[in-house]
Amino acid sequence: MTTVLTLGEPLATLTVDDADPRVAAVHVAGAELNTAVGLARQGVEVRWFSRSADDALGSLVLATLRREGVDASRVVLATGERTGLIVKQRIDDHAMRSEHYRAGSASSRLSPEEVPGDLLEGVDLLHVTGITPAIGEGPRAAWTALIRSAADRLVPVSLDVNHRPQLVDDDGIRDIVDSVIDSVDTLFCNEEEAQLLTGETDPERALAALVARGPRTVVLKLGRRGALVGFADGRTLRGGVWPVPLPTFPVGAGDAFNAGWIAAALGGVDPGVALPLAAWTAARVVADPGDHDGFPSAAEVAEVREALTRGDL
Ligand code: KDG
Repeated sequence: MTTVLTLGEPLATLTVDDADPRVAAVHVAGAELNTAVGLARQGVEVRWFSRSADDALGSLVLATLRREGVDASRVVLATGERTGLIVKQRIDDHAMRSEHYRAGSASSRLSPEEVPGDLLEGVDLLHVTGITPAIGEGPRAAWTALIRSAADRLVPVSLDVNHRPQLVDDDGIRDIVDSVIDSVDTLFCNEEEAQLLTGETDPERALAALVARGPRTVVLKLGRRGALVGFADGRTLRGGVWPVPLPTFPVGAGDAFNAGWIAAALGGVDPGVALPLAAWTAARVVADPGDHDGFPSAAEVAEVREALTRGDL
């Protein structure tokens, strides 16, 4: 069985609805945590690491990970500290507004010394995002050291740029990506991020420019228009358009797509099938208010994968 390690801040989300103030749902989120849950649902062994508060929301985070079968045993428990929160509010059928309350959170105080030395032991892939290095100097140092150490051990690294302008400006995220891109095997980004990193407004040119910087695979997510994938050997792929019923809950769509793609890639699935499979996974997740509750089970994924392979979907 393959083991994926991920490192990232856990957050709680509070979803509010002006149309009915009595409805306020609390979920657990965090970009890396969402992807961890998606992978675990597909039977991938997942190890999640973070510095996490022992408050009520932190306890909900750990209970959720336990229930989902994600190994959180290496977590650093920060006594008397706080879990970050996102408040989400619907704007229209396609979009939600998000407000983050995460400054000073337990995860933002992670120091490199707190990362267990054997964290990469038995790991087949390290998945990270550009959020962790943006929440503080300590998390950035820990994140960079882990990526370097994975690359030294020839453990492939996947990085989702996940630019959060509330945390870091354009130059900051460029610097973050530049500092590790030579250690990245698979780069995930969206259209705005690709433009920001390359200066190219045309997605195909941006894709080529990113592939030229070293990753073996670059996945450029185009939202409802699917995705473009570029490979170091010069091949490119376009596809992954999947219908979603309205209203959608789009926060977490990218994390879900990543989980679908990574699980398929680890399982040796042909990229031509992995791409629609990742898009279908994201479509499943955005149909649900939580950032990861809608992830499909391994059996559901197998059914769709087989139908896609046969050309029935
Ligand atoms: O990708 C979804 C994330 O945005 C969400 O779960 C929270 O990690 C998060 C963030 O920093 O915005």
